[in-house]
Amino acid sequence: QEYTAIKCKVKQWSEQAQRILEGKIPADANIYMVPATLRPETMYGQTNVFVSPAITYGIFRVSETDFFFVTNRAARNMAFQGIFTGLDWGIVQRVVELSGSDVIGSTVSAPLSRQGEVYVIPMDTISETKGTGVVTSVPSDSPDDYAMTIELSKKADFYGISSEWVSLELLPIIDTPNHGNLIAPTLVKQMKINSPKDTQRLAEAKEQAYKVGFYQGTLIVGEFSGMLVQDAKNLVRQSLIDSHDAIEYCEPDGRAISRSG
Ligand code: ZZB
Repeated sequence: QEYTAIKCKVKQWSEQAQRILEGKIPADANIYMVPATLRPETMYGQTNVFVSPAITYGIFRVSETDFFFVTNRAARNMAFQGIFTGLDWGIVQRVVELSGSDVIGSTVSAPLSRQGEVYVIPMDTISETKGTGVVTSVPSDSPDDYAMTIELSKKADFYGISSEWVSLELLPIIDTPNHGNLIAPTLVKQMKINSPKDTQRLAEAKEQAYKVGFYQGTLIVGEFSGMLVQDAKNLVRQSLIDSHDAIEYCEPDGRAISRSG
């Protein structure tokens, strides 16, 4: 699987994370949360970053000055892809371990997004064995993200967050002939999905959103506005990589990797 890993630079740590990191990382270090996405063309619509409160993450050394916040598993994969400099092939250097719950309420940069800076909020359904365990929220085009956003905004207290952290600003970024320019809310409402726990219908909605977005979508924001998603996808990706806002991140398919950890 070939992902685009977006470098979302930490702007402000939550208080809990600050306490844990105290003295462990140089004050002038660049630390990035690194969501892995299959849809780089949707980065214009990022509104939040999700982590799982139940997953243990680490902050890993990338270079003298840079560090990534990802799962242990993702860091191990990255170590085989030349992403970490100054270390031997396959070697990771974890500076500190953190739970997803420690970093909720932090803010990070969101490259290409209109908001620029977004809050880190919780998502229970993140899989530890996929991507980096960090997910960028695009509620306009991802049914999972839309469902979770609504859930969190309704039940902020239950999730132990401030409702102000949840961005309800839906930005139309891709237009489609039959599903309008906010496909995720459209499908979630059509399919009567009421909760992020409705995983079966969310999986169907996701599959449909992928297909319609890719085959019929037209980008309506940004440098490549007016182009078909099919044509613009790799251009947006390359542009993010060229500006050092993203890197390529791959993982082997299937079970071999998840079995080993
Ligand atoms: C931004 C985005 C915008 C995404 C969109 C999707 C969509 P898949 O399809 O199952 O292979 N994701 C990434 N890592 C994880 C994880 N560990 N656990 C749960 N979800 C994860 O999953 C790839 C997509 O699922 C990624 O692409 C990411 O969300 C999320 F408009 O990034 B995506 C119709 C989907 N639209």
